[in-house]
Amino acid sequence: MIKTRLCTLLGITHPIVQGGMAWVATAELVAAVSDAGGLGILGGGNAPPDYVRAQIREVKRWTDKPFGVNIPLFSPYVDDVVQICIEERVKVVATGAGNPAPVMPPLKEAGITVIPVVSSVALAKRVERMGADAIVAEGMESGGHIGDVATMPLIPQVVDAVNVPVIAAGGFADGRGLAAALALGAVGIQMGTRFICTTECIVHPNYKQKIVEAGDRATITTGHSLGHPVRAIKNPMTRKFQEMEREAEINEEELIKLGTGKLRLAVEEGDMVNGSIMAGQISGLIHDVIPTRELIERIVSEAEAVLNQMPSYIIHQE
Ligand code: TUI
Repeated sequence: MIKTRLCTLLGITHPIVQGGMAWVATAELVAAVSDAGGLGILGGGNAPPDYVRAQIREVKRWTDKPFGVNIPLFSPYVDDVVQICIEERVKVVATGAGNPAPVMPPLKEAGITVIPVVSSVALAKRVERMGADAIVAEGMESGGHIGDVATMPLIPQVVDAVNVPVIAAGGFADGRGLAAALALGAVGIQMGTRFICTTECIVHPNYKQKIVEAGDRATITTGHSLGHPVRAIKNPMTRKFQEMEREAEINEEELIKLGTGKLRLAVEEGDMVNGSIMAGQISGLIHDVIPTRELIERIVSEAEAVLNQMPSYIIHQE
């Protein structure tokens, strides 16, 4: 067993959090992760409030363990989803893709544990002052919408800048990664891409297969010209996006049109040509699709083995 401050804060068994991926992290995956002793987080995405409420109730039907809801701050339904989380007595809310200042007061007042996802030291400090209970620091190795600092330099800098527990994200998929995150001063890891390749995750089998087949250089980032870089597996859709971004006159409207709805297309239809297959650089390390419980147990026992090995590297000299 590996116990950290995160386990105490959230009432979970293992210091492993599942990223709240839009369209991907549905009740099935969230319940499986929480039931196995991690923290599952529902991907609110920009789904309508009624759908989010129904998903919360589904998770509660499957497990009585703690779970969270992710609220991306670009969602048009942010305020409604905040209200639903309060009404449904959700224990944990994670925010992403923006500054959580507007949602912090109502969530904190309701006694909800708030864990913003940040990609810089500056925002980590700001959210701590706002009352964040913990912080996910996400490196640019992650899939989806990302910042511009890599995990290895980001984690220790955030750990040094704040007092609240820091969860490391971006590039984690196994026990070696968990051990490394603890060495950097984090209290646990958040994984997204690795949890896509589980039997409980509802994404189209084509999506899982793309990740399993991916190598270390399989992903690319697009959207820099729009100020919203997104990492996804290279395919005809990302190539088209790249070509349009390289043009002298960038047509922002056309780019936005090209990107909109494409994650859902990949997740639901399995369209690997026109869809956006958001995934992290760690895709190259993922070789199988296995049950969530088995995955979590494998990661924890591997991390234990790695940590037990560490003292043997220290040679004590007289
Ligand atoms: O949110 C994510 N990753 C995401 S959201 C998403 S949905 C999407 N769908 C289609 C196109 C684009 C996105 C896919 N992946 N991760 C959490 C995260 N948040 N990473 C970085 C940030 C972040 C960035 C800037 C958090 C705060 C922030 O603040 C800027 C500010 O306002 O100060």
